[in-house]
Amino acid sequence: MTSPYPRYHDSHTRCLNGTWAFSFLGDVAEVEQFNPDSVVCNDTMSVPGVFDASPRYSGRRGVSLYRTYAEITPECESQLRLDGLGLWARIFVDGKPLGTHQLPYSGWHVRLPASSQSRRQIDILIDNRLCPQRTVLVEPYFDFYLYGGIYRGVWLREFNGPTIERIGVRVLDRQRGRLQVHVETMDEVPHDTPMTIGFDQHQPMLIEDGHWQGKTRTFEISVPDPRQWSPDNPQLHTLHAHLGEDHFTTRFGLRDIRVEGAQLLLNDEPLKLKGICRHEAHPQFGPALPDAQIVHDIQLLKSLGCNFVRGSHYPQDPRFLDLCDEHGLLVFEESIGWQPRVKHFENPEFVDRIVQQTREMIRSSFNHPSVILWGFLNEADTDAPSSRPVYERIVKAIREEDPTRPVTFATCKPFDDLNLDLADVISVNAYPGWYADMETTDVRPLEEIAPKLDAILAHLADNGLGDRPFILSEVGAGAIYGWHDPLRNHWSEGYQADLLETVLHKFREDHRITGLAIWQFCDGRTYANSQALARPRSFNNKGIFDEYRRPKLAVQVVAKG
Ligand code: ADA
Repeated sequence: MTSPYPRYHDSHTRCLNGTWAFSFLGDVAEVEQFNPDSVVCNDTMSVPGVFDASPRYSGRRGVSLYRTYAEITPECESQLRLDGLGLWARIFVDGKPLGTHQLPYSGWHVRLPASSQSRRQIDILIDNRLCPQRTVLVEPYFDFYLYGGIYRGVWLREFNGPTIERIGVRVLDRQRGRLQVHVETMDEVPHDTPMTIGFDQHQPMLIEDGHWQGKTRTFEISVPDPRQWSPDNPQLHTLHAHLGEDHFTTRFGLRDIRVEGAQLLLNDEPLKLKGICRHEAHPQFGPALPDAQIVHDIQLLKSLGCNFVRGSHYPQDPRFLDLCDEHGLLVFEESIGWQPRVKHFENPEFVDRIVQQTREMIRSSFNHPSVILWGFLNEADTDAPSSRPVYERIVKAIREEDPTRPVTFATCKPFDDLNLDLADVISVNAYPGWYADMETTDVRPLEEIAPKLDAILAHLADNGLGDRPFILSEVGAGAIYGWHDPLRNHWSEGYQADLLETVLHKFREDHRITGLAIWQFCDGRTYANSQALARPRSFNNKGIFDEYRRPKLAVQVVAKG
């Protein structure tokens, strides 16, 4: 599996992906108190991988244990880096609990204490049961399947003296290649530790600016031979930092993104974003997609003529973002959420966790030039006054972490939303022609699409929001793969294609619409209770590809439009 950026080049970092020992423990009571040391693992599981997409455990909910052994230099501290997992996890090293993870899809960095032993036992307890206290960010009603397992790569990094934890690269002047670089280390660094920074193939420079302040150092520097990054010419730069023995590489692109009136400008040029919403999903792998599948998805996105992806509805796999950087796809990244309600806004635990996940997402994705928008809490009850302080708090946190990118959130309540003034870009999810006017007798209510979108845009303008960029962040129709109905009615590939053709026409012609993110890239598994009566097969069938990426008729329409 490819190692995403940042990359560590010292010989003390290794990938722990592979086959781990595994045991499905089922319904463990008081999982916080459970010590897995005595568990005998009688099975194996792939890492990355989700156990509940595997044939033996498909659909099972409960506690499971993933176990591996790692050789670590005796008396050496180390760090385990997991790029994403869910739904709830606890880590034990040599039987000792070291931390708990409650942010599905987020990365997790856990520090392992030194030991005199070289062979260390790593146990990760994963719980995929939905529990209001422990899995506060997710709910059983979500319209995407909530899997249990280790979704993304696992890396082990031994410390050998001063060690870099993170480098944030902020572009100050894209034409001159002027940067502000912010270095964070694991521990305080002795003042006399030399640090060099090199770009691409150029000679490293000794850094004399900025001083270590505890574990951080911030300074300005210029990239030699600066090259601009854009979707048409996605040129990237690498930054190599050497701190003592530590060698850390990150990658970035020289580009600006800003809002001016109703336009979204990339490198001073107005953007028209043609895109699609994508879940990290596959029936056999759940969200733990193999490299090959991610590469195939990028190829398919490019073949649609898209320049934009909405990473719905959670922080994205860093491998996907690396590829978006390389292929010039612009990304709307958002922290997790699916129709949060008043009970969530009133729950301080929920609010703290979503703020934490949003901050961590920004810190992790900061250097990706492809990411141009930060979002959060898809389709919340934003007509409720209790949403306001929560939205204010999240937006403030986003601006503190990153003052350079516009903030947005996808609302499905454009007529009643109390928080739209907080957004730099207005993103609206709307399904005219699908969740159509219930009074309509029209069997193919395509005629309502343009007027409904006009009504939304007019309402925004009347409420002083017409001078902000507008993204139609979801729109679509369900189609069952292979259902070619001569009547081209609901659920047929033909109806989906016709609906999207109508939407694409409106998008092309209406200068007020800056961006479009069709719902959705491919079909994906969803809930399986009686609500699934609106979700044939227990899949959300609004993909323009099916879950195996087989194209429906709409693919040609989208590629053309
Ligand atoms: C919502 C939601 C999506 C999906 C979609 C649908 O807009 O944001 O995740 O559930 O509806 O298919 O109805």
